[in-house]
Amino acid sequence: MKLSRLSLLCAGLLLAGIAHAADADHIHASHAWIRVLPGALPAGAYVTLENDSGAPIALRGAGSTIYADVMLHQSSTAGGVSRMSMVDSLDVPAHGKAALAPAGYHFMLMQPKQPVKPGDTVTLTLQFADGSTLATDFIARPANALDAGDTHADHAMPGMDHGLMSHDH
Ligand SMILES: [Cu+2]
Repeated sequence: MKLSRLSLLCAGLLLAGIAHAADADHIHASHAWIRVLPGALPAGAYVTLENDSGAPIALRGAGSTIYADVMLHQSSTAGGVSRMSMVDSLDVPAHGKAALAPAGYHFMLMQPKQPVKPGDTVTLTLQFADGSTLATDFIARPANALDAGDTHADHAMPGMDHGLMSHDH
């Protein structure tokens, strides 16, 4: 487990041309998935992070060898209008969890260098404020998916479709 995670990390670092980053030992990632939208629409990436250390750890962003541009965003709804904004970081509390999930925090993935389709696995290297990184495999899911698909069946939820919101960047 440790070895395969390390080798994934090394491969990602080699491809990205970055050296000397430490593995984020106290962060565990689960339910990592990407919602793939048709055409050139940006994809949202979601993951649950657990911090088993006694101090908060801030997620700053992620890197990818597939997507040229990855940003940390937060969706919010005010007065029935959905919008999203860029955020600098997301704290994973000490001995706690933080979730990137539809209608909340997400990575916005843009400019894929190759087509990504449902069923594909995409590795994102999560980057934390202390300089540590965590290579995490994200499973690509179709546009109507609501979660990673590993716990319960999808069900319809109208109204909060990320893909229908405009991105002016
Ligand atoms: Cu977004």
